[in-house]
Amino acid sequence: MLVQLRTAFQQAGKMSEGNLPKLEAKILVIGAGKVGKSALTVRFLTRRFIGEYGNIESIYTHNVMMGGREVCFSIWDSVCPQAAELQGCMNEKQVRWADGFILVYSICDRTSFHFARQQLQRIQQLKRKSGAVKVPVILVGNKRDLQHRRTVSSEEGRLLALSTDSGFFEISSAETYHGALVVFHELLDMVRDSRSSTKKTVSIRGLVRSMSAVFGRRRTD
Ligand SMILES: Nc1nc2c(ncn2[C@@H]2O[C@H](COP(=O)(O)OP(=O)(O)OP(=O)(O)O)[C@@H](O)[C@H]2O)c(=O)[nH]1
Ligand SMILES: [Mg+2]
Repeated sequence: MLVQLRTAFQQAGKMSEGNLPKLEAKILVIGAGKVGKSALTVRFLTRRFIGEYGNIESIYTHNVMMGGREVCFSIWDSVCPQAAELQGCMNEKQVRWADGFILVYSICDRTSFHFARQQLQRIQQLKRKSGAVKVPVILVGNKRDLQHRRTVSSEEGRLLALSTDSGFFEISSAETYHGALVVFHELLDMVRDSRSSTKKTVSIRGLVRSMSAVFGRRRTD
């Protein structure tokens, strides 16, 4: 069951200084089971950590002021089926829907890290197939408060992110709101960058097309 919810308007940054147009961004939160996908999402939406979240798949619509402009986030907090079904966990429809991705693993769960690696490759394959130049992804190592149970080092996370041109943060959704805020902030910047590079590629393609039309025609004149 997929539930759609709308949150009240919030202020996460300073008020708009000019009349900047509203930004819209669709974010897919994915990762293995019990890594803290809902905890991270709910932390960003409400600033709170409530401990248990159940496994209801939800899309939240969240309007917020960020970096001086109004942003409308649609956040899809996905659920992950059991280990045997992991391969089918993220479907093409979800990937096509999203502008940006938050890929969560737990620093105390190596399997969830391997799963994140697979999913990262799959997202990039699917998005590039559909013509994307840059794919906005933030890799998140959650449960940073559980240092004594750590099985994935920070370096491994950072290296994976570097090798896939993704952002990287280690956070504790249980301990602070700040980590969740930074993750969404950074991802929004990446979404904006990827839009402008797509526009540039399209306009370069247009320029090449018009030039070849002109020169092509001259040749046949
Ligand atoms: N210690 C600690 N526990 C956390 C943290 N984030 C989430 N948890 C706990 O981890 C468990 C799973 O959290 P969820 O947010 O439900 O994880 P999920 O990835 O959404 O799980 P599914 O939707 O079932 O796949 C819960 O008991 C949370 O309280 C964290 O940063 N630190
Ligand atoms: Mg969940």
